[in-house]
Amino acid sequence: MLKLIYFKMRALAEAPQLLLNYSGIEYEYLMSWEHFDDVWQNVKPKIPFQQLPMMEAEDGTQICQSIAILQFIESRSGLSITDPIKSAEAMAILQSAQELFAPLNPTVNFATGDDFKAKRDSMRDGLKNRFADLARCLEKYEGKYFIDDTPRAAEFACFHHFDLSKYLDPTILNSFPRLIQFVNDIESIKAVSSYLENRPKLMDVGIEPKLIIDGRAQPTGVVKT
Ligand SMILES: N[C@@H](CCC(=O)N[C@@H](CS)C(=O)NCC(=O)O)C(=O)O
Repeated sequence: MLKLIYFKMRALAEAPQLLLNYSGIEYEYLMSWEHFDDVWQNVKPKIPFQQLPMMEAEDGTQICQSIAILQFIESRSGLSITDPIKSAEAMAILQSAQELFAPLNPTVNFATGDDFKAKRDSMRDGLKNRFADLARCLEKYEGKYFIDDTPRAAEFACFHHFDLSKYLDPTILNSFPRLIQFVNDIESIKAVSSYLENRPKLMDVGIEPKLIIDGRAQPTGVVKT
């Protein structure tokens, strides 16, 4: 079975998991310390690009870099776009979504108090600027998503960042009705909504962020708790 290895964070493993669930591909999610049976500091220098997420294929191949992981899942599930132009457009959207990773994801997962507020306020305009670009991209083709009616890596990466941005400001998407529609369309996919309901809940963002894992509120991070 495929293995997805990451930490206690709601960040770069989300789009891969949304895509895996949408595609009905079975996988095992493992924390770094469960998979490697060692602390992160010792694991880091031994894996291909010294960061997670990493996907381990059935033959033991270690795939790092979340965009490569997403592309691999797309290929495995027969979702790859064959038209070279549309495939490049989808990749541009995926990379543009990925550029939202920092500072949004580290801030939501880790920042607290005044530091959280300062980071939230300084990133707001940049986020909205990129959200406007993505809303315009959605208008280019007919269909629910960026290219057609099928959600793929680019859609799930965008969804993750839109979803996370609500933890900064629950009203942040209000000026983008097309994005609200997009989020609703993604959330109405049964396999996706079931993943979203069952994933670890993220709580106390901006105060003392935690994920509820195995019924226990655990601090976000790279350390076993
Ligand atoms: N470009 C990489 C970035 C991966 C990344 O930033 N991983 C962070 C967690 S979100 C990490 O491994 N942090 C621990 C470290 O760098 O030691 C990707 O897209 O997968």
